[in-house]
Amino acid sequence: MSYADPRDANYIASANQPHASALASDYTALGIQLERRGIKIDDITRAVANFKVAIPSWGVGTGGTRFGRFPGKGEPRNVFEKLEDCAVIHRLTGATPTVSLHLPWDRTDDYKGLREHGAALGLGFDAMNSNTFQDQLGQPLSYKYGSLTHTDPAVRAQAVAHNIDCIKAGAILGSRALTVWIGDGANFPGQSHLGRAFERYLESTASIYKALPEDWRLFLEHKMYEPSFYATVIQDWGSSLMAAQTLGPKAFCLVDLGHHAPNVNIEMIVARLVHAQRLGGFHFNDSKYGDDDLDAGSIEPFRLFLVFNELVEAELAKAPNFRPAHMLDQSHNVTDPVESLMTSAIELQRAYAQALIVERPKLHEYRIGNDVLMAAQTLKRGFTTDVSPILAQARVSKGAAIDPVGAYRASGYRAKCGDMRPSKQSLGGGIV
Ligand code: LRH
Ligand code: MN
Repeated sequence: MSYADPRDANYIASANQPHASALASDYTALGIQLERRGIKIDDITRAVANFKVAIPSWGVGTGGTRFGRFPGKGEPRNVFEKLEDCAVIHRLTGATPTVSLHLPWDRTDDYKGLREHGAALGLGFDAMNSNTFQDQLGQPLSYKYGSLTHTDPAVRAQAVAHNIDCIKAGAILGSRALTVWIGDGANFPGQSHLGRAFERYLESTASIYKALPEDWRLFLEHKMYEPSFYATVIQDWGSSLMAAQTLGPKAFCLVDLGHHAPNVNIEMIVARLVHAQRLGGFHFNDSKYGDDDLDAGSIEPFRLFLVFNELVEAELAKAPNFRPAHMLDQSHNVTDPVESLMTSAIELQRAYAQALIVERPKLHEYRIGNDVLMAAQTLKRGFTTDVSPILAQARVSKGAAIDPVGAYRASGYRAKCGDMRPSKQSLGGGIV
């Protein structure tokens, strides 16, 4: 099989050729449709082209569950190879210029070299993620009963030190944020003092907060359950917001879409965090039951649209302190991770474009006049409009592919990785 470098501009231009005229006519037709609604299609395309989402480094390898992981061909074997796959995603979508690393999964002795490798691939580094939800080989104290909230101050100190190490590594890489998610909690009523566990969390995160460089942010990620199955210390947005407001102005709440009970109104949580000026960012994914980490927009695209509708409302209202960091956090158990991450980034752009084309003045009138049906219909019209030509045109404007998955498959990149990266047979479970 002949290979082509899917990052190569000429390759992308030739891959786009067969799609160009269809895109041109579809774009013109949609432009006329939107014109009738008083919307300039090029304004939307520009906004979509400026939309960026970070790739989770742990997402470019095949993911798994506790029951098993079935590695695919040409898995990246280290963080340097992960960046190469991330560069393919960015070149073909134009939407993912940064990578969010997870330590120690991505630990290296050469963060300066890693930064340069990233720069050479056209990539930067987004929020760092610490990990005190697993024990590492040779780690003095175990996190079995918790980390930042462990009853033993020595374990808390070990966890705080790890987070500070993540900040130091991130500072070399050019990152500007640290995301802290901990699995700390209890499996049985009585196992932990719910109030004191939260106080220990505040004490430990205050030490991490103190170590933040001036222009950094701290993202607190809440999660309803797993690995704790009765009570999680930072279980919901309320606990996260209380902690952020206690810690200081550099602390914000990060919303992972999969960390809520089914049917929770996540767009409402987003609206409240915008009001509190504490919306730090997102881990986008989708789910039907638990923290399934499925591809964004694959299960509940309307819910994703409603989240972006709140973000567009905040953007238009010039909400203070509103600078959400967008990241994907997914586990690709049965698809090619590169394909899933490309399509997921595009589904976020789709939800954003759909929210941008909502006829807001009309919607406002219907709301003020309590014309409930027309208000709901006017909002939904954004969601039911096929904005695919805008998304493809935005990609073309960034030198990316009209059909990223088609271009990727035709390049033979995965097969080439299969030859270049002999797989190490690692069966068993776990998300990475
Ligand atoms: C926890 C989580 C967190 C990451 C991990 C990989 O469920 O969403 O953001 O650290 O997944
Ligand atoms: Mn997450």
